[in-house]
Amino acid sequence: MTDFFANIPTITYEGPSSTNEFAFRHYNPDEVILGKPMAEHLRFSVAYWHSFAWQGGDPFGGQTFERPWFGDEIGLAKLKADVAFEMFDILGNPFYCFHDADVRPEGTTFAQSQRNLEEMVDYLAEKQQSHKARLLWGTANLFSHRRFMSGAATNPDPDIYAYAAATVQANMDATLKLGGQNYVLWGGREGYETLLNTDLAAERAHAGRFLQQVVEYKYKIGFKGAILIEPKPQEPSKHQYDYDVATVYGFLKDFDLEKEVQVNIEQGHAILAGHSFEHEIALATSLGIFGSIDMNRNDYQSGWDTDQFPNNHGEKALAFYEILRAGGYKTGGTNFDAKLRRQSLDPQDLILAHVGGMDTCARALKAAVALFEDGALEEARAKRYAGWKSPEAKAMLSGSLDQAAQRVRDQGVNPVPKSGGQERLENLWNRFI
Ligand code: XUL
Ligand code: CO
Repeated sequence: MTDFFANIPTITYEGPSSTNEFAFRHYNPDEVILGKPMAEHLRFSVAYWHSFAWQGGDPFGGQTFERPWFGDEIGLAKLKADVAFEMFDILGNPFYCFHDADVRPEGTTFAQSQRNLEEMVDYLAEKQQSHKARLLWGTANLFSHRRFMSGAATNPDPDIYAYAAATVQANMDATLKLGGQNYVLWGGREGYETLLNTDLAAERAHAGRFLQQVVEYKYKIGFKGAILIEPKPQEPSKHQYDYDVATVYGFLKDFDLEKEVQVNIEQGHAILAGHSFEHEIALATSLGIFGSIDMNRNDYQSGWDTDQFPNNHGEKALAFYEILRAGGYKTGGTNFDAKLRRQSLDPQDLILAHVGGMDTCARALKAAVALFEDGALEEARAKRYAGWKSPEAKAMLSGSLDQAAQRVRDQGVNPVPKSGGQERLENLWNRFI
């Protein structure tokens, strides 16, 4: 045991009227809703990078946090893992996620970095044996080190493609070894800063082939989890090739991967792409590629990816409603890709941030479930499209443009506009949040 979280109790459910800061008011893991425990609906995960690796820097200033595990030695990486699993025990989150760079010190050669990763994977495997948290997904950091400044799989230098391949291979092996349920690829530098020096067609082709190789490797090693792409339109790159769900789907179709790869959708990334979170989830579901979510929120003034903890359950309820309509998670979960503000220095801030985030999501889930069970919204939606149930309407879709048009000429079809009833449905929605 470390003393990092000394005097912080295990967080338990005390109900909505509790005034105890170190308690859940809404997240009651064992409460059964829609036939399964809340914990299984939400599948919470903690992001190693924000909570344990990030030092509090922003573009105008460096480290603000002081943590006893900051440094490049393997012993410190193990201390970091000790504290991480202590936090998972306190919160009771069933999952965590990491990049290689979050858990191991970088070596001076690839071989040394890989040895460090393997040593830490063994250490994490031991931790998993004596604690409850499991790996939701693993991923490779292909964006922080300067070697990746012009991209990984899309780098103009083929040696970097090779380095990216070696890195992803090592991370997929690590994910398999730890029983990870998914493997994520987020292409922070897979894009460009300026078209003036970019062969866009070549970069896109290389990214497609790389992803096919990742899928081939998944089968080679017998990894049973899902491969997920995490869309984001920009930042750090001016333009990223995995812009949003629609763009990713077009890319997957192009490379025959739409049955092999799903998406990990992040709230802040959806907003940056000019969409809502629920739009991205609904679209992914309709395309059959919904996988998992990165839960956070952006600040509405700053216009960049602030990765804050969610605190507005009404907003998140719309997202959870879409997840329910998708039939819930399969291998996915709710990963808090969220970080403290850089002035939140204390160990208890880390705990309280997650308590608030988990409660916000639980409350959102309950609202979404209540509306789902009420059924009025789905009834209204079904009624709006009821005309398409008629054989005449269906025939139009299997016939030609001529045949569809014929109904107007033969039957004198003269449509009467109907109300979309948006405000009525918004009022209905407000009754549940
Ligand atoms: C960056 C981001 C990443 C991915 C994993 O915006 O969301 O942390 O989730 O690489
Ligand atoms: Co993310």
